[in-house]
Amino acid sequence: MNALSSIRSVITSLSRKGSDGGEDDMAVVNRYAPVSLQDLASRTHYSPQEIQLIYRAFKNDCPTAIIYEDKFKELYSYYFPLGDARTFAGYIFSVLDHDRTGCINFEQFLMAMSILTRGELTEKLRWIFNLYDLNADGRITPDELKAVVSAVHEMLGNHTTPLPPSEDTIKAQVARIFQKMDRNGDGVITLDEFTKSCLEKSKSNGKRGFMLTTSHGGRGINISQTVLDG
Ligand SMILES: [Ca+2]
Ligand SMILES: [Ca+2]
Repeated sequence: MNALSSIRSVITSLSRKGSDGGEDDMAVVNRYAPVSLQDLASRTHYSPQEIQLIYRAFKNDCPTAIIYEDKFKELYSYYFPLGDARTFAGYIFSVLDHDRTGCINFEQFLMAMSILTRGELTEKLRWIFNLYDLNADGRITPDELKAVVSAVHEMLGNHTTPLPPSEDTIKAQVARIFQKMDRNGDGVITLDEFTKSCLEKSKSNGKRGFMLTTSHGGRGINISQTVLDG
């Protein structure tokens, strides 16, 4: 599996299970969620009926209706048995847990799923930007980018062929990305620069999404495309 398509896989895998229950889901949602189905539907790309189904599956995996970081990392590691996915999973978790409570509730889970599966292109790009902006200050620094790229390689593991890139190779990759995306050359990538570069590239090569590609022996890890495709 491609490194980044895993984000969506892990998230949606939770929603595919246990959709055959006969319970009154509206009652279940109302009992556990702080907001109404209508409210959630108005803020996502899902209908109230779809939200009921997703909630039923979510509850099946997470009876308490919240996911803690350890559980999330465990789910993620399942997809990458050859590497160590914990660091990368931690970065993803931080985007989901945007209010930094240490756990993800159903609403946060649903919002991310909605963006990643049905969101507008700019919505998806903002989500990806947040993934790289580790300290959430609105700017991606070379160190942040390097940390995320390294975590992706760590997740893929040392059993890949060819072997994971060296520290120097990763640094060179980061420098190349900054050359393309840091449009005003101030040493950081803003959301505006990020979005513009992605959309521009997307137009020029006819593909939806591009960016932050790190080539690894011909096997590219195309950060946004894997999220944007499909
Ligand atoms: Ca930052
Ligand atoms: Ca800049």
